Amino acid sequence: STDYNFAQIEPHWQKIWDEQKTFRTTNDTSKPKFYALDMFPYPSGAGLHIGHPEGYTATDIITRAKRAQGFNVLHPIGWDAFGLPAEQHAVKTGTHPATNTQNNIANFRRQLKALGFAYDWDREVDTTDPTYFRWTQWIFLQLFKRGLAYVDERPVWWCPELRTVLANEEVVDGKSEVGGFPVERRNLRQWVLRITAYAERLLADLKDVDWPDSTKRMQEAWIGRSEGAELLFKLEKENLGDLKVFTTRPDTVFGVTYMVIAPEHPLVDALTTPAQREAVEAYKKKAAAKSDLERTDLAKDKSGVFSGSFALNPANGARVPVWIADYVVMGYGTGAIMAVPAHDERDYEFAVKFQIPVIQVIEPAKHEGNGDGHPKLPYTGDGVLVHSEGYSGLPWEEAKKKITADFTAKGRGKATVNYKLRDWLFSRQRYWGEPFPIVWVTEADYQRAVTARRADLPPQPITYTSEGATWFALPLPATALPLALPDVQSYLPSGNGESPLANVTDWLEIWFNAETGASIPASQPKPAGDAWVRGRRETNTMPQWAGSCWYYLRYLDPKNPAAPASPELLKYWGVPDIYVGGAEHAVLHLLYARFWHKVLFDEGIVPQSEPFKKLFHQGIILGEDGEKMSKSRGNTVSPDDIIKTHGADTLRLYLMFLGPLEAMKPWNPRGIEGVYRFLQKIWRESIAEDGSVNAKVSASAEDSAELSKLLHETIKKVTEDIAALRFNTAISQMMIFANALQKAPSINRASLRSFLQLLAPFAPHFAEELWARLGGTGSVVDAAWPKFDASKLVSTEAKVVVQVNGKKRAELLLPVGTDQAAALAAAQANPDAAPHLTGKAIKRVVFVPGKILNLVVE
Ligand code: ANZ
Repeated sequence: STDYNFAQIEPHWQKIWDEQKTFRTTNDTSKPKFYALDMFPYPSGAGLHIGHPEGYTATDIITRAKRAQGFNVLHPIGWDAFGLPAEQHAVKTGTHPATNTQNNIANFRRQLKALGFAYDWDREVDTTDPTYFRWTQWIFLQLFKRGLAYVDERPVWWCPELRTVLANEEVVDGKSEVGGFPVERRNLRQWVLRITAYAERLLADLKDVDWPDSTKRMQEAWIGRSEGAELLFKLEKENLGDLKVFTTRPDTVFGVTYMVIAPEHPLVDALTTPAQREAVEAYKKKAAAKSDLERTDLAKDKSGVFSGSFALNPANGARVPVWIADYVVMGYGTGAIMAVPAHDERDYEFAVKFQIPVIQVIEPAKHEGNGDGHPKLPYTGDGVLVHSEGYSGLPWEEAKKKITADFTAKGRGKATVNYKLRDWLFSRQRYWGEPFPIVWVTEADYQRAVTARRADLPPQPITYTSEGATWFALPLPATALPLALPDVQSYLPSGNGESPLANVTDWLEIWFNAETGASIPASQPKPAGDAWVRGRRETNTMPQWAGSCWYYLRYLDPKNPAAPASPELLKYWGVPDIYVGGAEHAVLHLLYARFWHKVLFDEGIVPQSEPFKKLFHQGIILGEDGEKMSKSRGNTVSPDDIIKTHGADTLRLYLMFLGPLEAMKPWNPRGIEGVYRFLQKIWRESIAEDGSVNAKVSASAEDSAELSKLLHETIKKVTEDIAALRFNTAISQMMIFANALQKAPSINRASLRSFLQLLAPFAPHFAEELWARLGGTGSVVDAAWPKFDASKLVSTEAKVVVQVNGKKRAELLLPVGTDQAAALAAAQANPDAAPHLTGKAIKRVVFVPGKILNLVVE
C-alpha cells in the first residue's frame, strides 16, 4: 500500500527520541532561551482528557519551531498529584494514595509519550515527591517567617460527605465543586495566608502582563478594590464609644435612616437591650448557619432584628436605630454599615420590610431627561445632592470628596480602600497533601527556641489557645525538611474534623529538637539536652493549590537538593515566555501563584516580580453534540482511540485545525479524515509504491516559478502563524502547498525537505520519517528553520481591471512594470474588452499600474 504506516512510524521515532534523549534541555547559556509552560495535569484515573493535548500540542509546535530557530528551549511537564480524588480512592480501597497516584502518572506519561511531545523527561516534577514538596514546605516557611501565615478559628465550609473543609472557591451554589455534595459551616482552626497584604500589588501589576483581557478583568474583580471612607457614628448608649462604618457613598450620609451591624460584630451583645436579648440570640444562631453568599445575595429575602440601641448621625445629629442583620458580613469593611435605603437596593428592601423611613438625598441631574426630582427609589445612579444642608446642590462625586474631607478634619472619619479579596484559607483536614512543617510547643519552650532560631520566626509568634492552654507555632528548621507523610491505618479523617494524621500518635506527639528539627515519639523517654522540647505536630495539610504555586520554577533545576532552583538558572531561564492553559484557572491558581512569586521576589529568590508574563487560554473542545464533554453525557473522546485509528500526528494536526486555539469548538470526526488525507497526500507524492523516493522528487529538479513562490509564501506564513499561535491557518497554508505538490510534475528534493521542516512541529513523527527517507541530515528537529526569500515572493504578474465608461469589462494579467500604452494595447486585444473599444474615440485614460485601467470613450 502507498499509505503511510503511522502505527509503525510513530512508536519507532518515539523510541529513538527516548533513547537518544533528543529533547533533553541543557543549560547552554550561550544561546537565547525560550521557556514554554503548560498547565501540568492532575493525573486522574480517567487518563488524559482531549483538552490536555490541545494546549500541549500548541506549546509543542512553538517550542519545536523555536528550537529550529536557534533557541535553547525548555518545554517540561510534571504532575499536580496531591488532591481529593486520590484520597477518596484511598478511603475506598485502603491502598496508599501514592500507589494509585503513581499508577495514574504512569498512564499519563505513556499517553503523552504516544503523542510525541518534545518534553525533557529528565525534568519531570511530581508535587507529591518528597524531594519536590520539601521546597513547597520551605516556601511556606518563608511565608511564615514574613508574618504572612497565621492560624485562625474560622467558620469554614465543611463537607460531611467528603469529610473535609473546602475553600470558598471549591464550593459552588452550596455544594462541593468535586462531587456536588452539600456543605455546611463549621468552626475549625485553620492556617491562613495573608494574600490581602499583596492585594494592591496583585492589582497594579496586572498592567505589566500580556494576558487575555477577560482574565485580567476576573482577577481585578476578585481582588475587588473599593474606594470609600470610614465614618464614625456616636453610639447613644453610654461608654460604648463609636460605631465605625465603611461606605463607598459618604455623599449619602444625610440619607441614613438606620445602621446595621453583622451578627458577629463585637458590639452586638453590648448594644442589645434586655428587651431585645432573646430575639437577638435566636437571630445570631440562624445567621451562623448561612454562608456569606447566601447572606449577601441580592435575591435573598432580607432578615434582621433591632438591637434596641441608637446611634447619632455625625452629619446632622439624627438619631438612627442600630439593627443586626446578616446581609452585612463581618469579613468586609468594618462589619457595620450606615444604611441609605433611598440609594441602595439591599437597604431599600430591608427598610420596606421593616417599615424604616426612606430619605432621598440624590437627585438625577436635570439634563438627563429624568430630572423631575422624583426618581424611582432606590435610585443608585449619579446626580446632585438634595436635603443635605450645606452640601445640597453639589454633584455627588464632588460631595464624596468634600464630606470625607470635612469628616476627616473633625476626626470623625477618613478615606479608605477596601478589597473583596480575603486571606487565603490554606489548610485542609486531609491526608493526601503536604504536611505543615510546624510543631506546636509551650510558650516557655518557644522562648528558648527564639534565642537559637530567631531568623526563622515571624515578627509575632503564631499561637492558638485550646482548652485553656496556649500553643506556639515553631517551624522545622529548613535542614529538617522534607517532613514526610507518616503511614496511617485509615485515610478517614478523625471524627473531630482533624485530618487522619491526628490518629498517628507516634508521629503527632513528639520530643522535638528545636535546633535540629530531629524528633522521636513522645512515648519514649526525653532525650538529654536543652534543645529537646515536648511538641505536637500540626495535623492539617496544605491544599492542592500549594504545589502548583511554584512548579514552573522547579523545572529549571528539578534535582537541586539545596534550593528550589539555583540563582544562576533562575536568572538564565527566568519565567516562562509563554504559559498555555485553561481559562478556568483565571482567579485561583493564577492568583495564588502570583502571590507566592511576589513573596519569593521580596525574599530575593526570584529576579522578576511576575511569574507569567504571557498567558494564553486554549478554548474548550465540546462534544460532537456541541455540549460540554463529560462521562455522564457519553460524549468524551479518548486520545488513545484516535491514536490507534489515525495516529498521533493526525490527532495533533486535527486538534490544531479544529479552529483558532482560543475558540470554543465542537469535536468533528470528519475533520480527522481531512487532515489524515492531507498527510497521505504528502506521503504519496514523496514515496513510491515500492518505498523508494518518488521519481518526481529529485535532487536536480528545478521547481517551477509558481511552486517556488508558493514554498516561500508557505515558509513565511507558517513561521508567522506559529509565532502568533494561529495554527489552523498555518495548516491551511500547508494544505495549499500539498495540493500544488500533487499537481507539480516535479519538485526539488531540498524544497520538499524545507516543507517537511515546516510540517515537523505539527506532525513530528511523519516529518522525521520522510526527512530521513529524503536524505535529510540528522534529525529534522536539529535542522535550521527554513528562511523565506523575499525576492521569490514578489509576483511577476499583476491583475489589472479594465473599466469602460465606469463598467468593468475585463481583467488582464499583465507583467509587473507594464506601462499605460502596453496596458491599453492589451485591453484592445482582449476579447471581453475589445467590443467596447473598437471604433470608439478614447477621450480619457486613467491607469494605476498593477490595478486598474479606466477608459472614457465616445
Ligand atoms: C452607604 C451606602 C449608600 C452604600 C449607598 C452603598 C450605597 P462595595 O462596592 O462592595 O465595596 N457595605 C459595607 N460594608 C459591608 C459589609 N461588611 N457587608 C455588607 N455590605 C457592606 O460596597 C460597599 C458598600 O456596601 C458600602 O457603601 C456599604 O453600603 C456596604 F447609596 O454605605 B454603602
